[in-house]
Amino acid sequence: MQQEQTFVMVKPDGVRRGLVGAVIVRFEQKGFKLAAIELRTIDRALAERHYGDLRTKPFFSELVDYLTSGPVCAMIWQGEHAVENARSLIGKTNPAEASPGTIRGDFAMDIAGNIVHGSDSAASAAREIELFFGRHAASHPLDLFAGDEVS
Ligand code: DAT
Ligand code: MG
Repeated sequence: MQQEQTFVMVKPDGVRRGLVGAVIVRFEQKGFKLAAIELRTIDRALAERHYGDLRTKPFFSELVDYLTSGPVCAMIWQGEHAVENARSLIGKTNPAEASPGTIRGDFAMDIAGNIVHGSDSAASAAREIELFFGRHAASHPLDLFAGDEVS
């Protein structure tokens, strides 16, 4: 079974609303394995790098304000086709268009406060995992089932 990792983050409104547990439950129920988790408040430089591809968008500075407005819960989730499976659990960017049953469909109403981030490709996942958890975390999926530790 080919293991892949993806980067998922409960954004500040999700943490404020006490939805970290609900997000984790959905990933665990789907079959993902949690490979790393950290609650932290990020600075503007990291938020700007994370959303670097949106730098020219009119909402960019508001997005960075929002992402730095309180703690986020950064996570690495692992499993088969992790990137694609995570995006389908999370739902469409605009919660008004996200299907019920998805995280955004069930827990959010506003695009600017859509609760959770998930990497959009394997390349984005590798980049975002390295940004938040460092180079070593990005280098290889853990053998979680055998209980191996990172050395
Ligand atoms: P996604 O988070 O589904 O990958 P994205 O990468 O296009 O979507 O955008 C990143 C975040 O930026 C998104 O989760 C919420 C915010 N955003 C996107 N489009 C927006 C818009 N039109 N107005 C306000 N915020 C927006
Ligand atoms: Mg995106």
